[in-house]
Amino acid sequence: TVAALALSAGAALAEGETIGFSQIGSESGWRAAETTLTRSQAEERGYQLQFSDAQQRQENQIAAIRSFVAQGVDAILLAPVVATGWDSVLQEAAEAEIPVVLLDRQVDSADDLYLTAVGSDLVHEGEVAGQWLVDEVAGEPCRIVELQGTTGSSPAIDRKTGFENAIAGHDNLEIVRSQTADFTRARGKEVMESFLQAEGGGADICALYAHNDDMAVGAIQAIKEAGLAPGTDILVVSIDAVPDIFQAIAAGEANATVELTPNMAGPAFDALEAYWADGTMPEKFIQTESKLYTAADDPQGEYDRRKDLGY
Ligand code: GYE
Repeated sequence: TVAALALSAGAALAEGETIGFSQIGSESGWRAAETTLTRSQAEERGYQLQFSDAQQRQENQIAAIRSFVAQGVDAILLAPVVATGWDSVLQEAAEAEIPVVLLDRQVDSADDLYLTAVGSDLVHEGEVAGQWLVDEVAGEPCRIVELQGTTGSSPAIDRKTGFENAIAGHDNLEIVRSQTADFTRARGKEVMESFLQAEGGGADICALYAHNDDMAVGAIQAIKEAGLAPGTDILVVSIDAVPDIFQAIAAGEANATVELTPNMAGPAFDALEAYWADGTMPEKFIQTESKLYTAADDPQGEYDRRKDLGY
């Protein structure tokens, strides 16, 4: 059978475990860094990594997982583009007794359909961003525009909720416009342009909240082209802590970011190794940290440090 052929081919290629990785795509700098670090973690541990880029499409991810199951890989890493629609394919992996570890985004499926999930508390990230803005404006009125991540993805849903939690009860803060820009720089710029236009040029916009740094970087460009100063005329707060946002913070064009580590594979592989060794079941959620950075936190140094890490 095709499965048996693929299996023997895989066995001949590598001595170590074979891992299938269904990655979302390359929408952001953070995503690219996660891919790089997953590859290097796999190499360090002597795994054979089968990488599949889904180009943002869930159907491509489902096809990749089915092919990993057919090949009989030892484990599957899945960064799920959206939260719903995973039950059947996760069931198929479970029936084949292939452990699945979710990376960075969550699914709505029952948690016995995967081994564990590595990620941040996405609601908390939004709360940290919102609390920064609450403190920064110190009671002054503030009209906010929001750039959302990919519609239906857990970070877009949860980062919106978290931010709204933080500003709730502070009547001086109000989200006046909110739209998806798909976590990309190009869409971030376009949607920010439309916000500025709809807001009569943008003089009354006090702050931008973007669900990731890439959208913020695109929006910063739009704000500059509209003749306003990002970072002062319009405050900018976002999430990820990628090198480019530290450059913007160092230049005074962005104000704050919440860090998301791109090294999700390290904890994922640790959990898999314990599981393979003696069946140790990990916690269902392995949580990474969410730290706030501003201009006070040596943005140039943070930029350099990330470049050294391989971002
Ligand atoms: O913040 C963003 C990305 O899934 C939490 O996906 C992740 C997000 C990350 O492309 O930049």
